[in-house]
Amino acid sequence: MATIKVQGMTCQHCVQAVTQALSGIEGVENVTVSLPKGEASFEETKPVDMEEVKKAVKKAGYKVEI
Ligand SMILES: [Cu+2]
Repeated sequence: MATIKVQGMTCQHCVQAVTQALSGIEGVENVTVSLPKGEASFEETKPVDMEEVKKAVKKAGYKVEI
């Protein structure tokens, strides 16, 4: 289980956007996003490149802080 800090989420829409962005990455499964904590957790079915994760979250409009 990997956990990342995501900056910029303010509502459920943001949670959805981040969840979808992360779910679209190969090897990422079971994404859980916590709005109050500003965190996202996911399982890796294979090694996931953190740069990929950062890029996907950035594309969705948020920022990852690891
Ligand atoms: Cu929002």
